[in-house]
Amino acid sequence: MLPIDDSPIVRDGKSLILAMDHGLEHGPVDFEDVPEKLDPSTVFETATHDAVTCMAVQKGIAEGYYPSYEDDVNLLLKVNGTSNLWMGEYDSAVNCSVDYAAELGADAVGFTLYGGSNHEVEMAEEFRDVQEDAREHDLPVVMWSYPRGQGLKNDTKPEVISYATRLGLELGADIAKVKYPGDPDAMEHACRAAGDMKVVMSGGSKTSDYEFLSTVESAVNAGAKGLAVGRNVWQRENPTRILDALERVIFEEETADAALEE
Ligand code: FBP
Repeated sequence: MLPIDDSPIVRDGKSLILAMDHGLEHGPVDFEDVPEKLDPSTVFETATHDAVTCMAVQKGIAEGYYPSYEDDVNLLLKVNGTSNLWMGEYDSAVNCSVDYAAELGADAVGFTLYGGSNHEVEMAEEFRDVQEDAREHDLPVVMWSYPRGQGLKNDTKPEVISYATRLGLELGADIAKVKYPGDPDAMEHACRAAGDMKVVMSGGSKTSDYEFLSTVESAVNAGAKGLAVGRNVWQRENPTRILDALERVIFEEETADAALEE
């Protein structure tokens, strides 16, 4: 972990990462209810909102669409990822080098680590290379820290999420993105287990405005330094409204109730 408060992906010590790697991770099914969002430009437009500190995409999307948005959006290049078509033990292919991410204009790189998978050892070794290459380019490293695998039945248990944040600190991530462990005390412990490394909450599948914002509020109060979110923003009819509210909850530390008032 290095200090990253001066990085473009951080604002006032916090980050709001808009993720759109779902076409790879889940397939086009995630865009079924919002078919216009199949066009990546529409999500890049959403990422121009002031609240968004960077957008996380895979290499192909960055190559094709980022040149039109590089003045308005900071880029987090997700360097590994795997489709839902893969049915084996949890693993993730490294699809992009850090050198190429930097060439594409990345402000940070992202890497999924499935701690607990039978492939954990290989993934940790791949992370070592990514982390050290990122240091050469002065790029922050965001770990999607998702303990998963044959031996792990519940991937949001408090002790699993604390282990996930700690893995990020131990292996040299600058931010670890983890699932919400279900209650504020567990989130607080997970943030403490990360030491000075930043922890951000992972968005998850779409819920109501209030349910989503109150979970974000409770994560931020517990010490999370922001959010990495996809579906709960761009699957909404009006992403601007929820981003306005997220800006108030994350950066202005308002309550979910206050943020939803017009
Ligand atoms: P969401 O907010 O839509 O959950 O997106 C965050 C994210 O980490 C994406 O980057 C990724 O594609 C997806 O979740 C993976 O979700 P899961 O592995 O839980 O199905």
